[in-house]
Amino acid sequence: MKLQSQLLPLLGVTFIASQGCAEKKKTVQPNIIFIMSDDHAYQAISAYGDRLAAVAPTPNIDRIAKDGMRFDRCLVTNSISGPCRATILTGKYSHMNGFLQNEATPFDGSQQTFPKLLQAAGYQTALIGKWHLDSDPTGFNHWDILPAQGHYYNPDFINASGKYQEQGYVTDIITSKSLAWLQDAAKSGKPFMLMMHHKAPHRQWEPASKNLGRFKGVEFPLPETLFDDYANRGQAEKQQDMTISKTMRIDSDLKIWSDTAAPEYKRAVGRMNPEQKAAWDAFYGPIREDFMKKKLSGRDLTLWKYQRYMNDYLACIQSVDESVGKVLDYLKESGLDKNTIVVYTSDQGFYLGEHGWFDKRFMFEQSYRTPLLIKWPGVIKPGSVNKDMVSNLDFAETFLDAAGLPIPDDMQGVSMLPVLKGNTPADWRKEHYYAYYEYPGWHSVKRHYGVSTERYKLIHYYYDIDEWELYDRVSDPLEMKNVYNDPAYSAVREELTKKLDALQVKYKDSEELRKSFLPKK
Ligand code: SGN
Ligand code: CA
Repeated sequence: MKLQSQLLPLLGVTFIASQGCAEKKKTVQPNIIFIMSDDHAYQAISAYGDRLAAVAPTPNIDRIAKDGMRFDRCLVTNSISGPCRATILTGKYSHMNGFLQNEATPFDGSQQTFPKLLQAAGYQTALIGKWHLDSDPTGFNHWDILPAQGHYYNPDFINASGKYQEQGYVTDIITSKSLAWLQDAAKSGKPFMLMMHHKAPHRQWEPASKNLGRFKGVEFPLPETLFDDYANRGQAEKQQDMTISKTMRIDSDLKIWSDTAAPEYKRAVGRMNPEQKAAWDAFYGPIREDFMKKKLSGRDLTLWKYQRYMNDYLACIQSVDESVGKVLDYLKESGLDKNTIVVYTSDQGFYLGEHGWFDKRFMFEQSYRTPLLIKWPGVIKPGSVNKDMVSNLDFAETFLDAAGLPIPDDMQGVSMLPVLKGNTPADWRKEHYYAYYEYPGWHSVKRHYGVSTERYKLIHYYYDIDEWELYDRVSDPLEMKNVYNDPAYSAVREELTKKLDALQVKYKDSEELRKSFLPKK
């Protein structure tokens, strides 16, 4: 093993090993560590150089970009937790893997997934952290998951033996569980694949005690579209329920409660031990006092909410960044780094005030795009940046390919292996298909599907409305103007409609299928 990992960077993934007298060609299968957080916007990873990079750096996550590749357009198939997780496992769109929306029908764990295929090929597999697919995980030698969304403080976990409670902060616990499993897996001499899934920075953005005051006094730069009024767009944008101004709650989201008898205060501190609660009260108490005195309203209140939101959201990310640092340090110290692929991503992107929003679901860039950073010594050129349209649909295929295993015909994505090697094939996808179903539901984002090219985006909102939108990201990078009915775009519109039809045929989606998924009235 040791020899293999030393030779690997020089020889790539294939080398000749002599075993006894017989010389045979053997592929060194890389280990895979797939780190996925929840709702981590690319705007909040400093390697992406967005507006928050200078004030809230993520030095450890950035190490993956520095040693590997940063993907600038990784698009999700359906911007919501469970469906993204199901797509990643199966390499299939929601309408094919059956998991269309959160908390509706449990994931069918009897179907083909990439962890199962790796496991069958001799990999040791594990999943630790958020799962959110409502059925027990399958295809893992070891799993230890948060029930549903999980808790930040002293969280419950479920493993094959049942449910139990851990003490501490969720991100730290997931990290130590993962490191413990990695150490065991490394001893076995078999390749391993770990899915390490953080809960953070999911709503309600509860930072670890030590990070509570991390950004005190920092003035976070505003997104240009914080006060978007949704002019020039349709009913879907106007009727959503995910604005910082109206939807974001002062109490549960921003930790300002009327008094300590308030149910939202009890919910927040209910699981904490006295020390954790004392740190919490000491931090939020004075913020509450100050807020009460200010008596803010209108624009000023929205600005205040945005700053508070960023304080807590980014403080949660600090723990995630620390976690990534610990994993990278362990890999380096153990020498495992040489033959280990490390991926950092999020289940989907997130709005940090763009369009006045938080949450996700829409096909606009901030939630349609998810961060993706991958390092693989000897294969990926350090510090590279990729702008191709890749997708979470491709992850399963990529991991199988990296392990030298065949990719099943019914998987719908494409292996990114050549892309990782810096040789994007000429026929790499030029358009990407998207479909979102969770409506009626949280945040009232209407059902829609669409196609995106490098420049344009065509979206159809259906079910209770029938509206089409077209965006030109070159003339309108902030996606503020629907040009679907602009005669200057009629040729583009026609071309994109054809592309959309073709993608629906390619991926076996249809109006009939979508109708079958509608809620029964
Ligand atoms: C919870 C959140 C929503 C969020 C969904 C889905 N509400 O319901 O704001 O959109 O999860 O998130 S909360 O008040 O309970 O925090 S997902 O990332 O799991 O898809
Ligand atoms: Ca999520």
